[in-house]
Amino acid sequence: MANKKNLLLLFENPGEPVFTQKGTNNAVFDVPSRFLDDRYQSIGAEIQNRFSDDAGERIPVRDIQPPNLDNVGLKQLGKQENFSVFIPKHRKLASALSDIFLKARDIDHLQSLAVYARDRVNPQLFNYALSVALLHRPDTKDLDLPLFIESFPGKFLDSRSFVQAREEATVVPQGSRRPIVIPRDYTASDLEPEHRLWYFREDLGINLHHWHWHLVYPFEASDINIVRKDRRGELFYYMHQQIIARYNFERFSNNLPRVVPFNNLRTTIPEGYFPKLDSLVASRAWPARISDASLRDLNRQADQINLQISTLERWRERFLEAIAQGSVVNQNNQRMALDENTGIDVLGNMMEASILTPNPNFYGDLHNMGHVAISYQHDPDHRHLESFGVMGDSATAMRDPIFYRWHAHIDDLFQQFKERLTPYTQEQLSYPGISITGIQLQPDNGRTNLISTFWQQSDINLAKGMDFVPRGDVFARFTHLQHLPYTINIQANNDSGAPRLGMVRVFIAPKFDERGQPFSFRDHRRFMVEIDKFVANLRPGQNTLKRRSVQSTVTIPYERTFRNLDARPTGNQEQAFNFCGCGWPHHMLIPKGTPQGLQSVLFVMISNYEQDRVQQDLAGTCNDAASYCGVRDRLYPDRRAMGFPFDRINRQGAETLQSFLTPNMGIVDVSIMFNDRVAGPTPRN
Ligand code: CUO
Repeated sequence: MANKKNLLLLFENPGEPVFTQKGTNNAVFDVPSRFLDDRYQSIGAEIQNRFSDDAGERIPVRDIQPPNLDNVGLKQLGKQENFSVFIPKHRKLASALSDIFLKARDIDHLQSLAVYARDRVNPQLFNYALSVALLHRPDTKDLDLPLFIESFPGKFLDSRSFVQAREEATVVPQGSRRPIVIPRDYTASDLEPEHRLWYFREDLGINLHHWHWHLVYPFEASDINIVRKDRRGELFYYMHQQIIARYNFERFSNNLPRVVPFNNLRTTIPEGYFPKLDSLVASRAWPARISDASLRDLNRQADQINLQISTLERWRERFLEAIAQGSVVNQNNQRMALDENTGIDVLGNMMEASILTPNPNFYGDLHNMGHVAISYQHDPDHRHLESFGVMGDSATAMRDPIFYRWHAHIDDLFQQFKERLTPYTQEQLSYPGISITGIQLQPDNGRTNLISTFWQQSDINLAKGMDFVPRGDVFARFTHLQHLPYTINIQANNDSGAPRLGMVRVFIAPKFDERGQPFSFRDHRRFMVEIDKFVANLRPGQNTLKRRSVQSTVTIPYERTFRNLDARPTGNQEQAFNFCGCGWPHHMLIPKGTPQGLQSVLFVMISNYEQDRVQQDLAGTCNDAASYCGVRDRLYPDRRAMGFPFDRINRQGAETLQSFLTPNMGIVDVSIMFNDRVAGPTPRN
């Protein structure tokens, strides 16, 4: 049986043919000659010899009857086209290809299918479909997918850096190569106020998280179980809501007001965006959007897209009407109530819109087609033969300021539902016998209740993403935000007379609004950023709970974003290192703050774990960013509504955060202070 790890080699150098050397020991797939692309059929033997002569390893590939890729239309997307999960036609192709991989009998068969398909279909489509298949097949889901940025660095880094990287790789021998330093901010000047957020929007980890999230939650698959994951519609709402809360916090750190929702699709978009990215595989620059552009109706036959702005508006009306009526109409014309437990999940599925949407013809595809309309604004009828802008790709969308305006609008629509729910009562919020008497945030080095932020540089290996250059590592060094680690200490009293279990929920938010005024609870709740959630034992009497920042259940560790796959531990240790790549990057856990210190509030709540717990075994699962990503093959590990207790408006009399508090909650003022220094790369261990 084939070694399944070899499947991962197929992600490397996506623009090179399948038979070139791959991996650290220059492995070569022994490709059956009838598998070779037409271009290489006649010179197959010669080519195979050329690449396998000094190969470190030869990987046998079983000769099978090749699948008919034309049948399912897989050749409709050219190899140098761009690929987007937001475009219905592309989604269908991705689902068809992952289906082929998912149905493969065993690893041998899968390897043959993948080797055969690799040079025949669009490389981005191939990457997506094989990733979905490997994540969901029982026999491959323990594989660690290589970092997406390593295969497609062009989606993440300034196009200029690749010219330098090519030169370095070609001229300088391995061992003496220096990292290519990516300029700190290169996409705009200070004339553009939005550019102050470059470090957030263009962060590699944030964009990787978003790409991974949409990979873990595909919109479409012929096996419905791949799509129908526990509470996925609700998670779509919540994960994106949190992005907006985080973005607004970040805007306050830069003297910018909260993001303006893009709610009038007929107005111009003042925020232009020039991504300065090249798609290395598609060999084209990503299109830009000039300032004050506006959306136009789309008619692009090549993409099978014909979309009127009025259609988006109609879908939106129907979505709002469902909320107003408290029910949706399904395909059989039956009304389904939107109740307080599952209503948000149904709405999330409708908005996203995955194949779980209850009535696709009626409720349409507002969220995805909004991405598409924005991303094709520069060439709505394809007369210039241009592809989509960054909003069209889940790996690049978060670079563009309009992403946040669009999702702020989407979030407003969801909140219309949330605001109609009966506020939580004091009884629902409290935990009899449990009270919080003190909270301190203790940084590893420095003043209590002060979080320090600064710049850090990290390296990423470009070698597997640059095609047709000499082998060996070439690193790009880029600058990102970082914070000093800290510990949160919580003093909690248990007067219940017996040991108790508590679910500790930790949020952080700005203390004042953009005018420096105190928030009302109704406004404040939407700025609450979840930074941790954990279970604690509460002995009778006084307890001190300690929690480290690096334990956060919304983030994945720094090393996972910037890991060096080849330097990973092997054998038994590997088990402990297994993970999925979905999760907010740890270096972006805390917003930048200001040089004077941004006044913020840290909120802690201990709720009754006996009520919140979901009975399941989490051993061996990758669950360290469970709050934003869920847990693979498991239920969402918290029975409460996502964002609890801030997912609803306040009860009467609790008009501020302070008056909202029940004894099992507490707040403390913290300051986030930015220091304009650059720390070096964290040594890899
Ligand atoms: Cu994640 Cu709009 O869903 O980008």
